[in-house]
Amino acid sequence: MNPLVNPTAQAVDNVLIYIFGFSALLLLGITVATIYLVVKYRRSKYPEPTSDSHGNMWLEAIWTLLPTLIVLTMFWYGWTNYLGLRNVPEGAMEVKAVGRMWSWQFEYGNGRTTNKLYAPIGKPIKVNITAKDVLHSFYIPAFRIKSDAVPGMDTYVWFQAPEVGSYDIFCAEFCGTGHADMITTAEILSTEDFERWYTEGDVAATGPSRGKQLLEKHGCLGCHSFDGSSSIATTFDILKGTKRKIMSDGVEKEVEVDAEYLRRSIRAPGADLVEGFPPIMPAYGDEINEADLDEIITFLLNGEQKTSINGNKLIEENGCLGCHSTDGSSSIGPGFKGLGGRTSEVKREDQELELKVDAEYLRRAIRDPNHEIVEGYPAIMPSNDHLSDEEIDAIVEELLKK
Ligand code: HEC
Ligand code: HEC
Ligand SMILES: [Cu+2]
Repeated sequence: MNPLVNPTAQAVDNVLIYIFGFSALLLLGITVATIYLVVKYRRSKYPEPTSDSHGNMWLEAIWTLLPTLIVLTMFWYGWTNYLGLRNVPEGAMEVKAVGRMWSWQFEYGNGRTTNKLYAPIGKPIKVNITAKDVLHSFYIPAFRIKSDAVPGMDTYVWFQAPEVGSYDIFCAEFCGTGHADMITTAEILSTEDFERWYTEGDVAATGPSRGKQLLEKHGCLGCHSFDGSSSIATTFDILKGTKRKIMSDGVEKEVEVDAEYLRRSIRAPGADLVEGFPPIMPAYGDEINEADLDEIITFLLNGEQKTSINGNKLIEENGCLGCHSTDGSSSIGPGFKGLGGRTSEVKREDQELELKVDAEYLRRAIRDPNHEIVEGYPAIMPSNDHLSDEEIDAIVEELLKK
């Protein structure tokens, strides 16, 4: 199949041009004829009618048959091209699209879910559409495809992207407060890139943690935000350690934000209603399993987890290797190799000590390097005030392994 065509867009454009072309031609012809006759037979020149024809069989037959034929060709042309939009080519890749307030979710054959629609170039893609809550409409202008997304009903569209790139996807059915933000993209990748993405995933070490991914996956961020940018629901960043004013069974209460409260807020949002917000949050049952829910709750309570911090990367990025070696060779500072099992002879305020290298010692050595100076080395190690406790812990963990 020729990868450079955009078949659905061509089908729609051809019919549009055909119908618009005929309409423009007729409009022009009728307007020109009218003006010509008005000027030619104006009253000052012909005060009396010049003819009183009472019918002409041929003329009437032609102006009845010709427009009928034109309209029928329009129908035929539109119908065959419409069939092209409905008949999905064989071998199309299927992706499921779910519309919900107020984001799209895409699900692939291997169970992967994303917020953007990833697809390979030049291959027919069938998008099976449905909705979770209210009417939405799946619309990709570049491919001229649009279909309602209806709860409890399956609809579909198909397309074949002619070029690698990013194509807008909109919701074309007013579905509430966040409707205008229900925007995402179809990311068209080269066949190799798509294959890699599909089989290996693109979750880089620096990407969002799993907790955050789950929030995206389940569409929580369609209503909630992290920075107060959404007025539809609470921003997540203020939740931790606060007290919330809620209505529980018609009674006003103040509750502590803890795992228990968050679990209830997600499983049964109707039970405790946060003041000042409408009761529109859907209840999340089976679609979030217990493990994922725990992950979400931990994330909401603690933010990004330190497991997502890569100690080795920090060691590299912070220039530690400019002064420390990892292969046992000598350098400006003590080598990192075997550090975990060593004892260090250090000087602390004129005292000479022999200290076992453990996590506690390493943390001190990095935080406050000039407090204890390793014997035989100059006191030139810079302090690392910009590193957070979690980052230092990640570095220490790595150093103990070396
Ligand atoms: C359709 C919009 C919508 C979606 C989608 C949504 N929420 Fe909500 N959420 C709300 C609204 C509105 C409230 C406040 C009213 C209430 O308590 O139900 C709320 C309240 C909450 C609360 C309590 C917040 C507080 O201020 O104490 C938590 C926690 C929460 N949502 C988590 C989630 C999680 C996790 C998801 C995804 C699994 C999610 N929400 C999806 C609209 C939404
Ligand atoms: C400008 C050179 C320099 C840089 C950059 C540097 N260090 Fe050091 N470091 C030293 C020197 C010199 C010593 C030994 C003297 C002392 O204890 O201050 C040392 C000591 C240490 C020790 C104690 C080692 C022992 O044998 O007891 C640790 C642990 C350490 N550095 C970790 C780090 C880490 C982690 C980084 C990066 C965040 C770093 N250093 C960056 C020069 C440096
Ligand atoms: Cu919508």
